[in-house]
Amino acid sequence: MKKLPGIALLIGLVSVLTLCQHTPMYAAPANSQVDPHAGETKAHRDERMAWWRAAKFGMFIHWGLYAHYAGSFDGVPTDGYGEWIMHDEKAPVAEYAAGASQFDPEKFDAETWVAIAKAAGMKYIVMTAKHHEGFAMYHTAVDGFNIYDATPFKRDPIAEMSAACKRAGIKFGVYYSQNLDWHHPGGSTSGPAWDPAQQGDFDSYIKTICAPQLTELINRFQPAVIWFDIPGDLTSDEIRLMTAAFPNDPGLIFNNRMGGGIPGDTETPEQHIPPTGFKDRDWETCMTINDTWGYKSQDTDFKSTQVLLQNLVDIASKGGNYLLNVGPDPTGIIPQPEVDRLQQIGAWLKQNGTSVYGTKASPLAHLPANERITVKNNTLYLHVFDWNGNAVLPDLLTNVKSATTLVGKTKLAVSRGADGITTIAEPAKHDPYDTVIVLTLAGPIKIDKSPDRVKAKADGSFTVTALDAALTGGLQVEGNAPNYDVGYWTDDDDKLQWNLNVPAGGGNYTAKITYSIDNGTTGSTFDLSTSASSTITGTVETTGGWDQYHTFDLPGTIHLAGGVQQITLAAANKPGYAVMNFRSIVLTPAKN
Ligand code: FHN
Repeated sequence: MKKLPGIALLIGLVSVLTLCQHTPMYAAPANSQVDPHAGETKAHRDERMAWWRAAKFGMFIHWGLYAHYAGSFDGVPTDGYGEWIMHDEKAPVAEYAAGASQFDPEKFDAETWVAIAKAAGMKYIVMTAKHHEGFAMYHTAVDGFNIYDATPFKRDPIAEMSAACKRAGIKFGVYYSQNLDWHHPGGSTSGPAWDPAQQGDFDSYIKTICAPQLTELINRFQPAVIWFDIPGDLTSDEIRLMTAAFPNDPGLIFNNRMGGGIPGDTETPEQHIPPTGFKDRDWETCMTINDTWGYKSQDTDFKSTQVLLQNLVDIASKGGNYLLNVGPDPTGIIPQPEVDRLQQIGAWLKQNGTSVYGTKASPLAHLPANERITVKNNTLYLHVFDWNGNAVLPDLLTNVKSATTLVGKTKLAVSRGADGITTIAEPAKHDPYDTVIVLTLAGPIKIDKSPDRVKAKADGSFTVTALDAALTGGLQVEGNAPNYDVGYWTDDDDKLQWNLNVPAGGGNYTAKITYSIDNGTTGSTFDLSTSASSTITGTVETTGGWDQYHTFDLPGTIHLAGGVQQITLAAANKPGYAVMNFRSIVLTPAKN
């Protein structure tokens, strides 16, 4: 078997790779000779992906023999994921497998699980057919280590879920751990093997377990999705064997985690939402509701409905899908706190779903942190998570013909300021999670992407603000109309940039900066510089707290040449944990 780093390192790797947002996470050289989708036309891929792109929201189900252990092995509670308990507690293969004889989830009911997903507004389900423990949750003919043959339960949950999904009109997919397998000889063990029973040849594991089971799953269930996990090296022959049955399931979608240089159809950021979508790639954030994928009785750290619902909207606004996980318990019941949250999300989607399903990513780049945009044809859906004044649309050049609340159809006033920013009046009634405003445009969507975004005022001065800035890394616009600021400046490599349209001939400018800072983190120095390296340096002074904004004169002047000039505000050093909450800079022509 092959040794892979432990889950912590793997997750770290997954997270770091994914954070390079435009770089597909597993950007191994494509192995086009054996890529099942090699040579596929864009039109064919668009047709195959259409339902998935419109779906936006799916249920992930991690359910296996690990649920029987419920987070403890031999009386020892595990610290890691519930489904990693065999690995993390170094459970001997035979001892761990013996637990199957007590695994009898008699309360399992596929119709109930599917009904929960449907009521939540989820359009597809991906369920573990075999996780890293090697235990199959369907009646596999490949070996006896499965829920039908090895337990008193004697049923086939994958088959029952596949049939129930078909009846309910929900797409059904399976998760399959093709690389890690801690039970079958030769499967990867993610670090050193801990039981001689795991000794074996990986290629033999692929040929005798993995490939035959993938063929079974395809031929028996024609899954809409195969969700591979923890990719590793695969030979072309191994890939050919694993994908041999794929032509029998022509609409099949699979993710970027097969391994062997196969890109798959979807990027898979895990447990986080990337700052933007992935260029020319479909993507899906998968996430737990608490902190574990597989059931752990001791994990009651459930995210709030507000966080989960706003995650869904944030992801949709970036063009992705949200695959939200439930971890059923050893009796076959989905934990009630997870059901409660899904029901609340479903109730919101029942009224507001048109602003999520079938939408595309927002074309607007400079929205405050409390706002998101989703787009469908020529309608913009403005999502406002919390209100304190009007909402704003900084980049939109097209006039907004009308603005009405999606729920209640209340008409809202629309105006466009001298700065070109469109403002939508705050409605009287707010949704506790996300108020959706339907914006009908006067014409095709036009965005202000012109490099000279910030123009001089009549007196020749420039005011650059949080909303105008191009931000790097984790910087985020926050605050409320009309006062927005750039917060989360905890990485001194992050910076803010603006493009100014400077009158011919240019000139020298004095600068005033407005910011707030917590008393415990003052003292950072920063540089305001032009692409022609004219620089003003300042030091962050006390303002009395994050909610206290002060304006400071910066020393000296900065020279701006005529034409489009880029200016950058960057930290020179950061003794504390944050640089500042930036609000604005005013550049005024210096008196000669
Ligand atoms: O190791 C697995 C983990 O158990 C879980 O299945 C997640 C879900 O995406 N994937 C791997 C960790 O990245």
